[in-house]
Amino acid sequence: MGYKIAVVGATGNVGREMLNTLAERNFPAEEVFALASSRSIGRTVSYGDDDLTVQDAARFDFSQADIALFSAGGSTAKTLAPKAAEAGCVVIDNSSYWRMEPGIPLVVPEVNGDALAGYAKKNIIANPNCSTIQMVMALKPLHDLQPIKRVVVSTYQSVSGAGRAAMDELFNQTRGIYVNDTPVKEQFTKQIAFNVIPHIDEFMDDGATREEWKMTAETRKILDPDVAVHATCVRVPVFVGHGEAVNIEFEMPVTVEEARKALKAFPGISVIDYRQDEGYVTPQEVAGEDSVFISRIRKDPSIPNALSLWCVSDNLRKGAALNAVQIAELLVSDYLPKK
Ligand code: A2P
Ligand code: 11C
Repeated sequence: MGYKIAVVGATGNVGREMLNTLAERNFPAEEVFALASSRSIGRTVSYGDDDLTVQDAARFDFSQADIALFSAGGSTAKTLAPKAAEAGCVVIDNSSYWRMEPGIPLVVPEVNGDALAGYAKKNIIANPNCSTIQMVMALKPLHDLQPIKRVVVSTYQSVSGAGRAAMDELFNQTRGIYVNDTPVKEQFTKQIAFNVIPHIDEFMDDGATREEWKMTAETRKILDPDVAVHATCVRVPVFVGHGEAVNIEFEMPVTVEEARKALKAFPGISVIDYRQDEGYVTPQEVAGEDSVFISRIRKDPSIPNALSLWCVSDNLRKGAALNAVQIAELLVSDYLPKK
């Protein structure tokens, strides 16, 4: 016995990681359905030691599944998630489409697992943006220690956040540069190989990008509506793993020692912070890891009551697939009928 799970977007970066994560964590699945667009019908994807044959998500009968993990973009979430939810399947959606909708829980289990309680109103739960997840993981134990007033964050985001085709573009441009090929730019607006691009998602009226807006709006929904967040989001030529330089201003003073102790005690965080060569974590080291890694904790002497830190995580794992599977685990342990 167990639950029937559909993975929508099973051929994509996050969908494949969702299948890996379900298998690795021995999720109590009786059956797993791999779904994608009609382009992928008949392809196979791995689930543990098994191969699953991909079916067309648009034609799937979602009443067959108890839970659907979606990572197939906003337009698929818009059309298919309500259909699945109405068929009685609980949707956990990784796109941005439902995140800010009132009545839809936006959940990082370690941070606001209680928010899941409202899921049954719409049967849809939203998984936050990868750059938001790792940041709120770092902020939560500090906010519990002493209220945070304001956060200023600069991100260094890997290309896997933009999907499979974006990873191919970095690979092809990097290889091409050595043989004088003209870089093909389809996924990014500027060359990504040997470059950094301060532009993720579309521009908004105030000059921020949508990725930057998401970090503000989602953090407020998950952590505290009174926390101010100012973000600059930058794409870097890294395949997997987002880095974030985070500056945190508190209401009252917090020492480095207090912050380190609170971060160390928080589930899902690993503090690796030695003030010496190699005493910090880089994106290259975190691919396939589940934790959010914190390094470089230090006082910001330029304003009262502020600390800075460096935060790194695998954007496809805790930033997406793992967080979605953890939501499913909480759903199964606390809310759904036992199977
Ligand atoms: P497909 O491979 O059939 O296009 P990534 O973000 O890594 O590019 O992956 C996107 C995922 O979303 C893929 O699995 C892709 O399937 C899936 N997808 C894209 N459009 C649709 C759609 N209309 N219906 C279902 N799945 C979709
Ligand atoms: C990126 N953070 O790195 C994005 C990917 O809202 O779910 C995820 C976008 C989102 O490009």
